[in-house]
Amino acid sequence: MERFSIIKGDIVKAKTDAIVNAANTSLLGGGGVDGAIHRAAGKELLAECETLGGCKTGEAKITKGYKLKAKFVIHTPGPIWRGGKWDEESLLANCYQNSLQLAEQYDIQTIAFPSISTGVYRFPVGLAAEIAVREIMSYLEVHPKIQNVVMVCFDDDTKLAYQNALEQYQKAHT
Ligand code: AR6
Repeated sequence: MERFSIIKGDIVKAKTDAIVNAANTSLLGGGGVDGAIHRAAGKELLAECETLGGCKTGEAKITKGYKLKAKFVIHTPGPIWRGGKWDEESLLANCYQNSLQLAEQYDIQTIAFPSISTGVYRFPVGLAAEIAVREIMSYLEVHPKIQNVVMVCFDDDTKLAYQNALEQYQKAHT
């Protein structure tokens, strides 16, 4: 499906209407992609995040994008991988579903995701990619308003995992 693509790159440079931040539940910044987004957006982003009262794992909250090219940032804390028996898979699926739903509420047509939870939070990338691809593709199939979703992978191994997951999804759905 052409409405979903997988690229290698830095999400802070994305020109989509919104970018998604792999945040933590405080929403007050951190390392990884979260740190990069806050650095690029400027201090006003943190100031707005401070008004939000945090966010539960798997849920999503929206702010403006400030100095970013993207007009909005959707912040979603992914689950910390603790072996797989603590609802990690469904919590990760919730991150994608809730981010896409919030995007639609704000008339966002193009959105970029990072590989949520597969860095500091150690979610196995193959499984994370399978979940992300399934949630994004099935959402797009029934929600025509979102025109384009881009998965922005930071390294080759991550990109390959998402490409493999997309191939498997397409095989199973043709
Ligand atoms: N653009 C795209 N992807 C990136 C970028 C970037 N600029 N920088 C890193 N990644 P992580 P998590 C990739 O650790 O696992 C933070 O401290 C990275 O290579 O950013 O959800 C938060 O505050 C990996 O593939 O997020 C939380 O405390 C992916 O983004 C915690 O980390 C996710 O890695 C969240 O951990």
